[in-house]
Amino acid sequence: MTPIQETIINKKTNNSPIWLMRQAGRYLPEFREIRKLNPNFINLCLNVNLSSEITLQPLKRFDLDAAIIFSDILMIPYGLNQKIEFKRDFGPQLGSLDLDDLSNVDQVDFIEKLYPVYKSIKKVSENNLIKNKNVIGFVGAPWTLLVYMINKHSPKKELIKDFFKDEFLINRILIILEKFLKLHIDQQIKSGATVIQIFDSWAGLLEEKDLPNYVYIPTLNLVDYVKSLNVPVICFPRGVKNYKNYCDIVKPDAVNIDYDVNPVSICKEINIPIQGGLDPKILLTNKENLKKEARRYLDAFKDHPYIFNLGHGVLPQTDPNMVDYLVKMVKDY
Ligand code: 1CP
Repeated sequence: MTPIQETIINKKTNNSPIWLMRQAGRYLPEFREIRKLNPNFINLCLNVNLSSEITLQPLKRFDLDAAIIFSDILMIPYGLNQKIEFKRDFGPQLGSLDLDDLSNVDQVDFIEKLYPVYKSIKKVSENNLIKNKNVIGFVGAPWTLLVYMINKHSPKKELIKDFFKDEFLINRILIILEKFLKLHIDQQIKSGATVIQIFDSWAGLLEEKDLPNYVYIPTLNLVDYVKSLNVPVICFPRGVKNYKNYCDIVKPDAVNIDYDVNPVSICKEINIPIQGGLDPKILLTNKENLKKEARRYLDAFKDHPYIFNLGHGVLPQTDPNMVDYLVKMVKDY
């Protein structure tokens, strides 16, 4: 068993495996070099040689316990034929959405469009660097994908004014997404992913009353599906106010917390394995502060199954030396 499986399945404490969200990418000079020559982000994700190389870049530098495949949650709208472009200094820009077109997407065509992602997972999982480590496959939760598909760009500032107007549309899309997300999960596992993480980055946009329909039920269906394939599933419902409720209802094998969650109190509230929490901005300060803040999490979870990670992705301006320091410090704890 790998250290991450020991933590999630055997509920082992005190072994602190570590990987970092967005560990593959923006802050690494060797990634930037490749990115500069490949301005089309979707094409880069679909380039098997390059995406597998980028996936392994952080493992060549640091003693991390997992590789997360270089891809994006927004490869799903791409696979469903909604136009998408990643614009510089703006982020994703999606095209118009037609429910009839969406309802008619063929499953075989979808898998064919995303086939390079699966080939890349296979390639990574066969690499020597992965020995006794996990390959993490992932999907966006239906709600978070729906947000991008209807809003057409990041909701960082706000959702468009009449986002919730067409409830029929929302419910139809959630059902379609569930079907294709199951396919995408299944293909990733068949290709060698040994853990699945479900990112619900915009769960925090919803009021409590909308969580059951838009977050709990669609995610629970995916969690049950991953469990039926005998692979551990980690959920990250970023920004939800009540992580305990979420865990009681959705029942993931492990949960990633965001940096607003107090590690000492969550440890008492939730009894499933916990991952993450450290504010990625701490990596922009200094080693002394990083050590102090990382220890706060390690101390709090001393007797709780815990996978070290962040409360959101590594920031682009992070110094790789700080990541190196963090990984060594967690391993030596
Ligand atoms: O160089 C570039 O411009 C590309 C930047 C980039 C990268 C490196 C994007 C665009 N996506 C990724 C890779 C990525 N995204 C990975 C795999 C690599 C890794 O984790 O190391 C993963 C797991 C994601 C997940 C992802 N993409 C999420 C969920 C996690 C989170 O950050 O909340 C979301 C919301 C996205 C959408 C996305 N992809 C990229 C951008 C700029 C955005 C929009 C973010 C936003 O709305 O603010």
